[in-house]
Amino acid sequence: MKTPVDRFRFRPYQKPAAGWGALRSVAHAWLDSRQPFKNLRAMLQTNQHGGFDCPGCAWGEAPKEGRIRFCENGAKAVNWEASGRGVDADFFAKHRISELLEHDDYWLEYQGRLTEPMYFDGKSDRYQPISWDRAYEIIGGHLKALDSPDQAAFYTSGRASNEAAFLYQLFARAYGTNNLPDCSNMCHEASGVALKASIGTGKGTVTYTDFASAEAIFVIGQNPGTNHPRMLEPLSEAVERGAQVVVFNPLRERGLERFQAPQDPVQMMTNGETALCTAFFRPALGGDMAVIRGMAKFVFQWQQEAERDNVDGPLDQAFIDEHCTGFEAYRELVDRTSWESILSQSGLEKSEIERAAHIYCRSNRTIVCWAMGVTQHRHSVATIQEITNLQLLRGQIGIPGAGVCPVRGHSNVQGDRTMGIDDKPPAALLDALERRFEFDCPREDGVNVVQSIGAMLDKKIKVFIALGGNFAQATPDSERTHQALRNCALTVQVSTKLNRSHLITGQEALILPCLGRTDIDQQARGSQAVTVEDSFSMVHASYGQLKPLSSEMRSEPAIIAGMAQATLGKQPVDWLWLIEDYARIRDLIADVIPGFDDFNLRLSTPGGFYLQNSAGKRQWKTSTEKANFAAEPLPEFLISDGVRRKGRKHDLVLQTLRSHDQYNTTVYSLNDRYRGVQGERHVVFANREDIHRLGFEDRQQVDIVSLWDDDHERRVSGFTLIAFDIPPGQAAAYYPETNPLVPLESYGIGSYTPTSKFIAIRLEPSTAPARII
Ligand SMILES: Nc1nc2c(c(=O)[nH]1)N[C@H]1C(S)=C(S)[C@@H](COP(=O)(O)OP(=O)(O)OC[C@H]3O[C@@H](n4cnc5c(=O)[nH]c(N)nc54)[C@H](O)[C@@H]3O)O[C@H]1N2
Ligand SMILES: Nc1nc2c(c(=O)[nH]1)N[C@H]1C(S)=C(S)[C@@H](COP(=O)(O)OP(=O)(O)OC[C@H]3O[C@@H](n4cnc5c(=O)[nH]c(N)nc54)[C@H](O)[C@@H]3O)O[C@H]1N2
Ligand SMILES: [Mo]
Repeated sequence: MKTPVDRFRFRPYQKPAAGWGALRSVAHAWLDSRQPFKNLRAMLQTNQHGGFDCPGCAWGEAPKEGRIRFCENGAKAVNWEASGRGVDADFFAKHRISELLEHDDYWLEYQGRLTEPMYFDGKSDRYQPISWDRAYEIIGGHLKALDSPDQAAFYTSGRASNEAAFLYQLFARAYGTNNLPDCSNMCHEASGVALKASIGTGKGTVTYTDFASAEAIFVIGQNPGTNHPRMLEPLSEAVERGAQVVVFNPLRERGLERFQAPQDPVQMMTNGETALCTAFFRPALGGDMAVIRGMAKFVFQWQQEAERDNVDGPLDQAFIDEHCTGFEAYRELVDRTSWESILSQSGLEKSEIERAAHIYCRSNRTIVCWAMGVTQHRHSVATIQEITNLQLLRGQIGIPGAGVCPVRGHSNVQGDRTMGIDDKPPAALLDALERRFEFDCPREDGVNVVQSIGAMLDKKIKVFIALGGNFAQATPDSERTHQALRNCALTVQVSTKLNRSHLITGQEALILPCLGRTDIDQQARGSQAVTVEDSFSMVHASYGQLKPLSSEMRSEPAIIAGMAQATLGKQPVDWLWLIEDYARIRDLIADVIPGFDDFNLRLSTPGGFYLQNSAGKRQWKTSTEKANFAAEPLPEFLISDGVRRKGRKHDLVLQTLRSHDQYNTTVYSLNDRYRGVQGERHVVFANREDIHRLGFEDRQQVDIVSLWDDDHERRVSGFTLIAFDIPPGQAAAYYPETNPLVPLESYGIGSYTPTSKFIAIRLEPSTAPARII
């Protein structure tokens, strides 16, 4: 089946974010789903009480009711999942695995929903149909035959519901391992690590309503117009009521500048627009820690001046005295940090940092939001701690309209961690599991994503099971990751759509087709709800609305129960009995996970219930029982030792990001509307002067080679250079096409998050044929 593709063109987009462009795009996604009438009803049920939770991002909803509670990219996610196209045994009979590997990611997923369990025996170059029972038997057989449970890894992607996630971690731990790598390891892991050390909780402290009373909102390293479009409303409302919205982003993302509200008929009819920010700063990649350090320097300078003049200064000394430790050490460190290092790393002028600091100090209620532009760096943990330090200076945690807000990615990635999907689990979780289920939990830390790839390369992990996601494409260093997967004896993918992880297999492989968020989940005691948790720690129910495309698909909890039953029998629970009614799983969650008392009862609350946040109440669950100022010096160099050791000279630093028409490795089309690209994803954006300095021409075909200190060559070929409004020295290209460039060993200190936003590269003329526009 051919995918619809526009002609390759680059033409800067002049219109505001959302608005008519978004409506056109929704209509296209809807019509292309092959079942528009069914899906229209489903779309209207998105995020409604009694409807389903949008399978897009983890942004929360306003408590107020609204007829339409989805955005352009939510509609794409719904229509993509609720596709009328199916991938069945006939499809696999027609297409050999080696042939499927020739297709791009867009084509693979476009074929539709996986509808039957399939098995690859390692010999035939084809997937064959298999019964569910036989599939479970194969998995149980492999797991039981391993020398140690640590030879298996259980990966999770963040769409899994709370119920599925809870069962899955119980299965892994009852089997005997904490090897629970998850997509969060590549995403907001640094936020969890940093916040836990600083304020004693790994989650953000703000709720949706805080946005309405914030006087300043900082948005750092985030592109909400594409990745969290429902955030544009509170941002534009904030600007309209006179609050400050301050952006730090090297790219002038349209969804951070101008907005046309699709739900505002007057604005739509008059083609009006509102501003999304009041100040826009464009730092160097990885320069945010230096920017924040510079802002802190101004805070201290102005405090000193105020004390001299006997007036109130910007510091909230009462808060610091009562709630914090480490203040003096931090103040000294800030004093010692030179402006020279701040300015050279931040990429901003001193006057720009001063302006940002000024806005920060004039606001008495400040929210700081961030996403991948902050987390996917080597010093991301230190950067997030620096953001927290800044907020502590003015007591901006635990009051209305203020706080720290890591804006999560996948719709239930936060809930999955709450449920115990954690390769380094806290002892309290293991204790609670042991108390409830009476088995000995493994106490050794498990592997995260980067470590699991290393272990598979070393043949220490032999069975790899994935609950969703696309491990082969989402992870760094694709060539080595692919080898790692091929080293396994068995790879199992529980999935909705065909992707490369089904084709890069172990000696044997299984595809287990599952229901998605939109599908009705019918079990012995009726149709089931699942639950999810958003970025604001709101937990709510999600009810599938559409009849599944095939009766051979099973729900994620049912598939986990099937695998567990075949491996462990009825230990430590009767897995299959639980599946008859998910309320039974929720009762177990209530027994084990703090904050879920009366879980089943509380599900009926419209909008869900709030999991309390200790730091939001100024209770600090840190080792010091205070909020900790972290005193981390700026990195000596932004370029990693891995590059510097060999003395290799890089041309540019590359960030890998999302286009407007993708959901992670799921590609909805080859277009990127706001950046003006149509019909092609193999493009690399660079500054015109850099392009000429390096001896290239705009629109020339290039290869991109990344630098590291080992002997692997990391190269991607045939990318079209596009002269773009991007700061000098920087380049940007899409993920996952550029994942082969990210060295496995290049990850965040303390977080193991691959440095997907900071890759030292060289450009070379390409031998690939031109794709010119
Ligand atoms: N439609 C859609 N929605 C999604 C997703 C999707 O793929 N599609 N993915 C989901 C997931 S899992 C996640 S984690 C989120 C991701 O949401 P985002 O973090 O918004 O995603 P990215 O595309 O990686 O964008 C990173 C942004 O940070 C900027 N940036 C890069 N490096 C730096 C830096 O060093 N400093 C600063 N200040 N800025 C920088 C980039 O220019 C870009 O605007 O979105 C979620 N929602
Ligand atoms: N270079 C680079 N790499 C990155 C990033 C980056 O910015 N740059 N971002 C990272 C981030 S933030 C993340 S979160 C990861 C994402 O990593 P993953 O979560 O592993 O990847 P996705 O692309 O979201 O997974 C898509 C697949 O999930 C399956 N799927 C979809 N819905 C469901 C469902 O309901 N149930 C099940 N069982 N399966 C489902 C479909 O088969 C689909 O093909 O990638 C990371 N990788
Ligand atoms: Mo993510």
